[in-house]
Amino acid sequence: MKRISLTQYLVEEQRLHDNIPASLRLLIEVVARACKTISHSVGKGALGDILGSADTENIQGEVQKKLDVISNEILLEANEWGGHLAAMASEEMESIHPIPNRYPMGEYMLLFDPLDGSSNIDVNVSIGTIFSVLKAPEGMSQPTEQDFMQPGSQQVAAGYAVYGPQTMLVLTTGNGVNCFTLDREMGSWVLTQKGMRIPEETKEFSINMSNQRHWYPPVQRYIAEMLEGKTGPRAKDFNMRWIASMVADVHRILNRGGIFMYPADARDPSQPGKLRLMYEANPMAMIVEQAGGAATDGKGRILDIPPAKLHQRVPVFLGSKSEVERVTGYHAE
Ligand code: P6P
Repeated sequence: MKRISLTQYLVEEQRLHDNIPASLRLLIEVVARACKTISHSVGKGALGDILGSADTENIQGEVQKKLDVISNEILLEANEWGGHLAAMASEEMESIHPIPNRYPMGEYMLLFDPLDGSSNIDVNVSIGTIFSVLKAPEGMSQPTEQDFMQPGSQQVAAGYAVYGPQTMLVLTTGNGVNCFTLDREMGSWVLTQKGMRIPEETKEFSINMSNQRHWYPPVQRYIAEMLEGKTGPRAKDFNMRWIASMVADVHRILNRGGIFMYPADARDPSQPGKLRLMYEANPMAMIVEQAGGAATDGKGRILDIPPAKLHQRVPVFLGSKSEVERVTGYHAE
């Protein structure tokens, strides 16, 4: 495959599908540049005085890591001046972040989890940035949280950067999923995988097994059958992976199939799972569906969920279509 830059890819994609106007191309390039900066900070580790906690808490009541705060700042500063955005929203900020008055407002709204998997930062395990792009409602003057309350099917773009052995950017603008690898010497994103597809079948599942006693019956049944392996109703053995970094687990699934699950459980019946709809589940669901996979909350398509709150949580089952359909079917029984 011809090695082309992210910019050349976006220009050629615009010529093919007429769905990446200059302002959206600028948005994606600016976010990609911010992810390069985050990758640089992440890569420094202890040498950059960026490990450990920031002695602050986010809206979720989680202690923020220094890198959570640094990554959030990097994305805010990178996107404020371009004139492509009306507002931003982040896992790390309680309310939305309108573009400062000194800059022109644009037609897009950017949501992100600036550094997902923070519990892995201090132990050098892959982490990532997840982002989602919505269009601002027509005629919007002053953006409010309500303007962000659009179902995931309204996303015009979604992507993530994974900071692992390689730094990679996975992106969809609605016509398939492509992957770019960061060329650190040149400082540029190079197209390395085109049209990623998730195998329909898989032998690999991802869930945090330590929560097993809290799962509701459909998930209990689904996992128990897989653990029975060849001798059980599935008549095949399964493997398990749980990195506790959604970006890393999803990236593996995009490359070789699998099913990722973070179900609601009885630990806190008021909280439908741990992952957030707007800037974790929705962007990952768009990417997974664009790669031929499926993504549900156990009942229906994640991308169809009408949001009510910016930081609302949602159960997540995503990956190889046949497995997501099976476990979703168990919820329906
Ligand atoms: P647990 C990271 O904190 C995260 O939001 C996802 O990236 C990851 O899949 C999940 O939580 C891990 O959760 O409960 O296994 O630590």
